[in-house]
Parts: sequence; structure tokens; C-alpha cells
Amino acid sequence: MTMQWWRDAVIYQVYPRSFADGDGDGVGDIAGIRARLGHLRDLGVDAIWMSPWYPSPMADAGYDVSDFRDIDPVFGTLGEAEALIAEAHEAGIRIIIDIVPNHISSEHPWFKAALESETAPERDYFWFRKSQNMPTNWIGEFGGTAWTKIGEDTWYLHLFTPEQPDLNWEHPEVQREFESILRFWFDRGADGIRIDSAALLFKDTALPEVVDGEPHPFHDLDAVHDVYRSWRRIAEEYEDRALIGEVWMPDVERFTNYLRPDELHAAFNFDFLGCAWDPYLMRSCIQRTLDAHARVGAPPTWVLSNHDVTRHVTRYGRTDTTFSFENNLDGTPVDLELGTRRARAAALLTLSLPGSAYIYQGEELGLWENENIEPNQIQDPMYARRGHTRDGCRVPLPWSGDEPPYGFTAGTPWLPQPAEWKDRTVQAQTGDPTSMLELYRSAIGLRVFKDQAFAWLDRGEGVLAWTRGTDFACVLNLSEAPVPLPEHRDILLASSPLDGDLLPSDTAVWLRLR
Ligand code: TEU
Repeated sequence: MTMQWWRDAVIYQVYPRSFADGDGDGVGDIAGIRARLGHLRDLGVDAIWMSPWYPSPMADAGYDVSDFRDIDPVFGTLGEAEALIAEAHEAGIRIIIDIVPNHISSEHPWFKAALESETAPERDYFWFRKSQNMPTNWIGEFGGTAWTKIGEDTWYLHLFTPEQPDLNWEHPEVQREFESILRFWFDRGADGIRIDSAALLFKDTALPEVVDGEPHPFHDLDAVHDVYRSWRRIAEEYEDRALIGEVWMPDVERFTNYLRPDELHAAFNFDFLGCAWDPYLMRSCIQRTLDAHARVGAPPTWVLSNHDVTRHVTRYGRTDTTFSFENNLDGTPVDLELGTRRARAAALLTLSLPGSAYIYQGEELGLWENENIEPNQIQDPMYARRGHTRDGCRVPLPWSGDEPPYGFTAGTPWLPQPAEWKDRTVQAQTGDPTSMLELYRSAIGLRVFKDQAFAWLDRGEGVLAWTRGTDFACVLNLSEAPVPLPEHRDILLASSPLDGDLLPSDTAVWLRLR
């Protein structure tokens, strides 16, 4: 019998560069993660998703992979990765690894061979085109053109940086290689795969121009579903392995196509991540999510932050609380106290909705976006191409002490940590019942209702409330004024202090009803 753990798991994203540094070079590594596994056990998470740790020239922080069957020396060795998987399993924590199928590093042996000769078989693993002019008008995901010219008249396609050439998924060898990579990691105990840019992969082979208002010829092509059907068959050769897609898709129908019973087990809910902090919009987003997932029988996911987006303490402290890069440029006014208050309420929201919840490292510490990284310290390739950096959410974690590097490293952290984080360390927050960390620890420990049925509870305008089973309710006040609570036996947890018997604005509570 399978456990289907992914249906209601709490999954913690480790961004290895910034979690903990074991060897003092200022960059996080596997030794650091192993030494700090206790933090994740104490937090109570069910699984870890590990952002890429493979050998990489780091043109895109490891999302440019040059060998999927090894570990980059900056992070450690394959042996250490295997030891981490074993230790996590002993602590009851599953491991999800990150696979990047749309592109590989320009330093990968395939691409090097492809560049060496026009007749190399590897050429067909990529998108090379001969043309006087740029073959199409496509704009890459980081901005800038999607083609780079080599020699006189030859171009290759890259939807991200030039160091990340796109693979040609029409080619059987590309398909075979990734199936083999999946088996490699499943054989080493990986419990799940996070699939990067999962809706890209295939391109319209006629290479048509992008036309405003029409679907992109490189996004969400039907052929991609055959790949995930074959990956699902591979996952099912093993026990309890999950495939989780990074699918950015405004159209909910197209999104849930990826979650049909013979495809992926789950996918990130970016609709929810980008939703405004507003009672009407939040409620309709939650309902839309529940309906769409019910149609295909897949578990919903609840995601507030990840390594690509502005941290939600910052987003929720802004006038426009939706997510886009354009409305979150560094320096946009922010009220961090308000953002923190809302982030606390949001934690109780995501951890009590049906489905699985994702925590991006540092979110449990209430970290905000570091908007004060000097341009010469920025490493994110998006910055040069689009004028926005994602590095502000990738800053090394504060563990202990009163000043940077806060126990993260014995050396100098690869990105600067704010001086204001001295009360955001794990050490400072541990044992403080008012801290974000203790709120997360308590909430995760209280999720005994996680397999109970969900039902909305009507508490009037501006209030979102629901029950799980007969004994539990979550009430979130998104209106301007304090509101009364429904009848209850105990208050299990509150995101901020109550106002007498009333629930203040931007506050959530968990109630024991009977
Ligand atoms: O992100 C895919 C992706 O499409 C996002 O970068 C998206 O374009 C943007 O964040 C929101 O508009 C994944 C990884 O998560 C990211 O870190 C990588 O840079 C990217 O793929 C390339 O591998």
C-alpha cells in the first residue's frame, strides 16, 4: 500500500547555497545541511526539496547543470549526498531533488560536442538554426533575446541565459537520458523530483514568431504530457515517489492537465502565490484551486515564497500585494511590520488548507527581502537582462549570534545579511512564544486535522474561515475591523494577540471547536 505522503506533506525548500556552510568558503553545502538537519526535524517538516546541487558553472545558481549524476564540489560529494539522504530518512524526512529538463549548461559534454562540429550527433540534441537574421522574435524568460549566434550564420536557442542552451525534446536520446537520470536518483533514495520549468521543454518545430495575445510557441505544448506519462511510469516502478512540477500557468484548466492521474503528482500553486492579500480574491483563488484539483483528484499545494520571488513578508507589506517583478522592484515602499503580521496569518492559512504546504527556507524565521545588495555583489543573471535581481530572497540564513554571518559560515557569506536580522536567528527565536519560528513549529505540530474534510464557515464579509472535520476551524480576518470568533472550546494558536474576545485585522486563529 502506498503512503501518498505528498498529498498532505509540509515540504521545506532548501536552497543549498544559503542554508548553512560547513567548510567556511561562504557558500552553503551538504556538510552544513547535515549539521543543521536538527532544525528541520524540530520544525517538523515531512520532506525537503533540494534546489540543484549538481556540478555547474553557476551561470544561474546551479540551474545550469553540467552533470546530473554528481554533486558540485562547492556543495560536496555524491557520497555526502547519499549520507544526507540516509540521515534525513532516519529523521523521518523525505528528500525531493530538483531536475532541470528544459536546458543544460553550455559546459555539459553534449553542448561542447555540439559546438565542436556541425556533424556531431549532439547538434540535434539542441536547437541550432542557420540564418542571416535571428531565427525568431522570442524573448527569453529573463528578458533579452532567446538566440545566440555562433560563427557566421548559426544560432542556438536558450529560453534563459546563453549558458543554458535548450534541449530538443523531440530527440529520443534526450528523452532516454532524463529517464536514466530519474532512475539514478530514485535508486539513491530520492523520494521525489521537482521538475524545473515543467511546461517548457517542447517548441513548435516550425519556429513561428511570438504574437501578442497568443500562446507562446515554446510553452505548454501537448507533447510534454507524454514525457510526464513516461516519468510517472518510472516513478511507479519504485515505492512512494512523487513528481512535482514547476508549472507557471495562468489558465487553471491547462494547469491541471499536468495533474491527470497518469502524470505529475502535484504542482506549485503560483496562482495562490501571486494572489493579493484581499478577502474576496483570496477566497476565490482558494475555491478555484480546490475545484480544479478535485476534478483531477490531485492534492492542492500552497506556496507563499521560493528562491525566485520577493519574500512574502516584503510583498505583503506593500500597497500592491500581488506578485510580479515589476511591482516588487527593490526600493518599492514597504511596511515590514504589517508584512510580518500578514505573513504570520498566512502561515496559519497555508498550513490548514487541504493539500500540501511549502516553506521556503527562512520563511519560518520571518526573513524579508534584502533590498540592499550592492550591484557588484549581485550574482543573479536575471539582473543584467531584466534589471531585477532574485538574490534578495537568496541571502544566507541567520542561525545564531548578534551580527553577520550569524553562524552561517566561518568565512564571508556569498551575499550580505542585514544587520537587523540579529533577532531573526534560529537561536534568538527558539523558546520565544511570540516568534515566527515557534509559530511555525507549533502549527506544524498541530496538523492532526490534515486528512479531515474541508468546509467553508460563513463569518461575514472580509473573513475567511473553514473547518476541517468537526473539531477544528481556522479563522482569518482580512477586514479592517476586529470580528467575533465562532463558538469554540480552545484557541489552539493565534498569529497575533487577540483584542479581548475579538479577532483583529490581519490575524488568524486555529480553534478547537469541541
Ligand atoms: O524558474 C523558471 C521560471 O520560468 C522562472 O524563472 C520564472 O520565469 C520567473 O521566476 C517568474 O516570472 C526556474 C527556477 O526556479 C529558476 O531559479 C531558474 O532560474 C529557471 O528555472 C531556469 O532554470
